[in-house]
Amino acid sequence: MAKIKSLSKNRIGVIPSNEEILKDYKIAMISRQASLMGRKEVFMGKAKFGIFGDGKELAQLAMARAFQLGDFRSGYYRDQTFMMALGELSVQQYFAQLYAHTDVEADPASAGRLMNGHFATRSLNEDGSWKSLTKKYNSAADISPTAAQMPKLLGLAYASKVFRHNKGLKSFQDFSVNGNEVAWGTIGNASTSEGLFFESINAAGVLQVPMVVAIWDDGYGISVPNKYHTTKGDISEALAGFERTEGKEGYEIIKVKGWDYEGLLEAFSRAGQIAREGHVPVLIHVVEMTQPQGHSTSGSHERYKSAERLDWEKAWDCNLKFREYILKNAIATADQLDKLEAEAKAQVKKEKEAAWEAFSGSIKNELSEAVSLIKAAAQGSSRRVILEQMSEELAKTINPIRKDVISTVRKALLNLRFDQSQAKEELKSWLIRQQQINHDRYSSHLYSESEWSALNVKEVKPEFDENAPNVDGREVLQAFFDYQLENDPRFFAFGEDVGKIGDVNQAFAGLQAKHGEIRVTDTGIREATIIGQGIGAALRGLRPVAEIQYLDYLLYGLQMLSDDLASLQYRTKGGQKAPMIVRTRGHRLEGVWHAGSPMGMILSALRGMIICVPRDMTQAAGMYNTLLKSDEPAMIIECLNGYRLKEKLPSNIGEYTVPVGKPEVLREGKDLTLVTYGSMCRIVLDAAQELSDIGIEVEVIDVQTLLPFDIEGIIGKSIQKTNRVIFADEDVPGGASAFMMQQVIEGQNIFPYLDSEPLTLPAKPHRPAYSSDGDYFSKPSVEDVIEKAYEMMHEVHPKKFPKI
Ligand SMILES: Cc1ncc(C[n+]2csc(CCOP(=O)(O)OP(=O)(O)O)c2C)c(N)n1
Ligand SMILES: [Mg+2]
Repeated sequence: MAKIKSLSKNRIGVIPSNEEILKDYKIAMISRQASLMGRKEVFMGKAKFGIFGDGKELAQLAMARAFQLGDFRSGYYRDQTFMMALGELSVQQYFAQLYAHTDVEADPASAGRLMNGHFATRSLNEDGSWKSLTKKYNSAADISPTAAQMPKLLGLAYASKVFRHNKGLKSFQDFSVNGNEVAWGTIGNASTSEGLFFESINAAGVLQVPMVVAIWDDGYGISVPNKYHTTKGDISEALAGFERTEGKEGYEIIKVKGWDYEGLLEAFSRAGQIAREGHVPVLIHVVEMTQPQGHSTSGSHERYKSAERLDWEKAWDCNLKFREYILKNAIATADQLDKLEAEAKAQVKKEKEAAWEAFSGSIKNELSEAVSLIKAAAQGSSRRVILEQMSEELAKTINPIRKDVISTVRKALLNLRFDQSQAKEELKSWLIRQQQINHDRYSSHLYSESEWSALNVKEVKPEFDENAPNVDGREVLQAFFDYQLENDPRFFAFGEDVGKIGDVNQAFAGLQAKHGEIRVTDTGIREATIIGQGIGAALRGLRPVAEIQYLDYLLYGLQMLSDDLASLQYRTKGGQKAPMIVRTRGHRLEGVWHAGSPMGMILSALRGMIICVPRDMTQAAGMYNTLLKSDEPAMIIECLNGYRLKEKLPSNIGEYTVPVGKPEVLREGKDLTLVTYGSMCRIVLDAAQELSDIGIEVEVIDVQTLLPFDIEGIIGKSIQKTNRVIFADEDVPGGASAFMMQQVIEGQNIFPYLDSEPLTLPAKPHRPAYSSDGDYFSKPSVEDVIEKAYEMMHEVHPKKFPKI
């Protein structure tokens, strides 16, 4: 059983000076006032939603004292006190986020894109280059799903292990100093029920990484008490088996009370030391925390907490206990503390007002510009009365938001549709300009906007010696990975069976023996934290390739990719990046869980990532090279059935690249265009050959990357020539084939060129049945392609191509 350790012997060393204690007290007061006033702002209608860190102040002050330069936090919405104590969050910034101020200076964490309580520091300069992370305090960018901070936390801690054990990284001092950095996690008691928590805890225990997890236990998860969440109602008791013992590695587990200032200081200081020096993970269970204002602005806790519980929470409020501690130890007088509290309150009020002024000021300017432009356009318009009414109503709006302004202008322009005036043109161009600014405010940075955008990587074509050897596809990859391991110490690969045997298809065969275990590494079976391990490591400047053994098992990791990685640059407006590559393999092989091609699912979930679908390993190796020269997160889906197929080994491995967003015409033809990717390329090429024999010339195009998709309009140009198109793949009907069709028909304005109805040729809606016959009857076959294309040509020339 995890026990409360006897701490008293060590306390002396960690207790700060009286002056420092009073500094902590003031931050606790400031943070509390921010919570109290923040809630009022929501109820006054100045912000939409609020969630605050009241009742959790003291533990965060202790954590901040143990936190060092270069360390990383990955936590959740209660951590405002910690961020303030580090000097990484001003009260004004706190309120700017609450109001959704879309300025990076005002809200450096998310530029108004995330609701309040989502903390982040900026790892990147404005141009997307890295800052020196070891010279600053770092917080990974928070996300809302409970426990989803855990997989990335594992990766942040794992990076320290990589930096400590990979000697080639010694010179990367801006990212790590000998792997001395600790990754500090925070999580609510109820969120520990999530699978992501247990998977991360287990993995960190196995890996022995410097990860400190602090559980803020206030007894509830919204309205649900601990007895419904946790075995024995106590997470540190439930996790006691993870505790390290004589001769067996594991966790240091500490339990401490959330109102005990000295106990907390000692706990966090000891945890930091154990993790930093010995790379031992530590769990700190902080119990008896409170929630003075309830969970969030969405409801009141009187609905589910008993009168006794509410009384207890008042009496054991950590800030109150802190005050009692200070008075009892004669660190300050009651008058002095009252004065500090009054100062704190005044400061929060002032900064809150400044935040509101800055937030509403910019909108007010836009509003008054719009009002006068509409008024001007109203003059001489047949709709004058309505337009003047519109502008007057807009001018009178209380606490206007941007939507009020823009929607009024758009409605005004609708009313002005028959007018022709200079003033109308001015209103129109004002709107266009505002929409451009609003695009930057609300829609920028889905992808990298730096000079390392994958779109900027120059194409270098593969070269082949005259007598280039014919090798198994996997050997082309192996040659590339070997080259990369040799030439970039930041590059490493890990996943199930990746290490000793060099992955199940042997693209890393022999490379662990050659380059060491820290570069080519086996992991447990745990897809969500394999992804998290990669995200965290990439956030710290490393270049991980995280392997998901089969595409069908991506679902376990998809949440982390979608919620965290794909949204990272967007939700920080370019403040953080994690250029990791997910390596996986899919499309046709055998059966329901080894032949999937759920590309539509991936395309919908992973906007923000680059999705590569190479047809063979030569293309795949070139794509890896492109992506490793860029700073974007990506996924490469290799063809499961392609590792043993023969390919010519290029002579310029490591140099040649494959551009993203650029389809390749694999076969020219004049009659119809067939667009596909991945394993279907071979099927379609075989079909095209047979079709040619019967007089139909098909132009076959491999899209190569689904995101980005054909940015030069190569497919459109082909359709302008053939006037007919079929989109074929192995996904379900309406999946990626429908995506490709939308991109081409809508995105490339191809409708006027079509002489036949555009078609898709996907797989069946069910998962592929087992074995070769299962494949034949589930996925598009050569005959399916031939018949589909033939039917299209039959409609055009029924005489030349009679019905089969
Ligand atoms: C995956 C997921 N499910 C549900 C929610 C909604 N939700 C937000 S906070 C919360 C309770 C979390 O409680 P706890 O972990 O104890 O943290 P506390 O708020 O008490 O500090 C829930 C259910 C969510 N954000 N994510
Ligand atoms: Mg809780």
